[in-house]
Amino acid sequence: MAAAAASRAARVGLLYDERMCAHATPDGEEHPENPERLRAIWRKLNAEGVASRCVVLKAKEAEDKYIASVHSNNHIKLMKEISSKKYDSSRNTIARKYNSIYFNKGSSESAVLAAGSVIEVAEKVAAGELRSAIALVRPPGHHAEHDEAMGFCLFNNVAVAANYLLNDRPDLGIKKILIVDWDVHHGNGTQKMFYNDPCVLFFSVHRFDYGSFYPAEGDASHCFIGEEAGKGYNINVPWEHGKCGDADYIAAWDHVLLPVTEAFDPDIILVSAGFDAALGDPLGGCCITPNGYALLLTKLLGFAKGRIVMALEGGYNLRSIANSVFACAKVLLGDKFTFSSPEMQPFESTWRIIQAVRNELKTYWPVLSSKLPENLSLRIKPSPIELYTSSDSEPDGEDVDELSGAVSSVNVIQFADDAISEHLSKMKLDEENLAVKTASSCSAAEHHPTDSVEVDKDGSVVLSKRISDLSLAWRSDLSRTHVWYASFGSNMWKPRFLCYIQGGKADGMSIPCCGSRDTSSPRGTMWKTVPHRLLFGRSSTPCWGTGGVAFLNPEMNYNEKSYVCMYKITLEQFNDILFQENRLVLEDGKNGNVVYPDSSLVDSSEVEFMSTNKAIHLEPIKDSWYSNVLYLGDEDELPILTMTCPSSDIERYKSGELPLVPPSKTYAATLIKGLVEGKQLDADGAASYINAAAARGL
Ligand code: X5A
Ligand code: ZN
Repeated sequence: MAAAAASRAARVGLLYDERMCAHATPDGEEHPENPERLRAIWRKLNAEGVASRCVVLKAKEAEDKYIASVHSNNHIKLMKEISSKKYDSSRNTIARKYNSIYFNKGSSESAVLAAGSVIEVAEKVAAGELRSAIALVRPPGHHAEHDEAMGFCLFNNVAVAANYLLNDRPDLGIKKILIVDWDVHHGNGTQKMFYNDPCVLFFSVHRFDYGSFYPAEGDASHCFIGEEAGKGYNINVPWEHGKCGDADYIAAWDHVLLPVTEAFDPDIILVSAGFDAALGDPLGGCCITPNGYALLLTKLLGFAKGRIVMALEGGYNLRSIANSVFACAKVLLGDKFTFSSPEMQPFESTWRIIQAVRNELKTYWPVLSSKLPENLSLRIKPSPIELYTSSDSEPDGEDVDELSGAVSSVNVIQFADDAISEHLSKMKLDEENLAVKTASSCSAAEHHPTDSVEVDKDGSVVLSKRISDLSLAWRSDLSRTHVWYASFGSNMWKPRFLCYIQGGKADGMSIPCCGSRDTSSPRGTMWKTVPHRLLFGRSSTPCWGTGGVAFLNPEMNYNEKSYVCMYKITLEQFNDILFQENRLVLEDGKNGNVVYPDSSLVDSSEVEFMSTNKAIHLEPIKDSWYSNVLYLGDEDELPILTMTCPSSDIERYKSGELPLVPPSKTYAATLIKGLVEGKQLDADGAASYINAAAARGL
């Protein structure tokens, strides 16, 4: 008994089971998430004599009732039956309905074992039977959602285990759990499962690339900090690009994760340990070395009495994942390590992101409110940090990606290209439609009916517009005045802009527009750059979902050059755009009726006023997002007008009261399409223009 107690301090669980290699592609197609991943790690740990120093455990099935703590019964049933005969003919079709999922005859068993295995080791660590543990499991888990498999993940293994400890084993005394998700992808599933739960602090550091990196949901941004009682207990550190390495991760640890962990004081730490941020990974494009992982893990060992459970998530370079897990195993076993500090300094963006995360969370974690040193690199300057001493831990060499999988990482450029070519194929059709539309609306232009019926582009939405008698006077007045409406946002893409004129919706929009009374096409289109800063703010819109939308700083700044696409339209149409942009058109959901406001927001006298005063803040709609009409000069003797936020909002963005949020993938893609089809920039140039604007802040 005494001997057992003495060795307990070093007891490290290592769970491996060949049965989790049963999940594979149905016809042996190549796939980065394949059984060799587990075998490569297992072989390495055995070859290095590490496995024999651990308590080796076999997988265990998860009971349904435990999986049910985070997944729907339907999902559990389907995942457990998907490998049965019953699904032989439909398995592939079902897989295709999910995002990045395959199934075969071994999937059900592997999935249930993966979830059960993390429960198994978590229970042993929580009970003190093991000090720490590594569960080599697959399929991975952190993308799996309540009712959905996703991103190579079937059940959310770590979430299941966390819930098990908190809800099913009060006897173990686990009241607070820290989940550290260092997989290169955002742990979207885990985030949602504990979003309003203060007992689980979820920390995810991941590539975000302004919303374009998988899973490419806006909720991976640092603005998502939890809800209700869980507010402050969700922390995202979203990298802006690949190439992040040891120094960047260590900076995130030192300046965000560790101070918060100290304050939170978890009873146990579960690591969603993907190794796809490793140097050489074919999907991640980051460059954490095995030594880097060892240091990140070492820094966590100081908390929760060293109770750490690592569960494998992603990681697709066999050599990288084997070396990285090996380094982590040695840390858990207490081997001596010498950590020389990273070769590289953190990126400038790392500093900015960390600052933004701290800002977002400082009210919940006061330890984050202190000012960081002006230059982060001063803190990370190469000088060996003596933690332990050792010899044999050399990082991966140049042969590191020799075993790379077949899939390359998705980036914003590639996405934009796809979106554009997909759109181009639809364009022709649209243009034909538009031609017909324009012809019919011109003939109707002479007498304006008070009720008109509009059919959207695919003929599915019928909107009946009600123009009140009161508005007819200003409408007929303003229909004779032309202006240039300048767009710096999604309206740069003409098909999207035309929705504000003709009604309906274009690619990427989730709700249709009602259009203008006057559906005639613009009389001219031209591009310009203006000396105003483009920014992305607010965190979601009904039309584009999560992610910020474009604003132009109303203040001029000659260092700035923002693209605007200008459409020559009537002042009546401009008012109808203002109504739609500010959500002032009343909708009678029952029969699809839309009712426009009775009075105009901007008439000729206001345009006159603007041309000397530059901007007019529309009092009647002062709380709307685009309540500020800006005069940007003249073109062809007509005023150029745009609509943006008031200057007071710019102050609120600066103070952090309003969030600066990068655009969603769809919204960004729409802007890129506008710039590309408008022949202003190529796809690369447009993407970096948007990215730069989203990154700069104010
Ligand atoms: C667990 C994990 C990645 C999914 C990428 C899909 N999933 N393109 O790393
Ligand atoms: Zn991943």
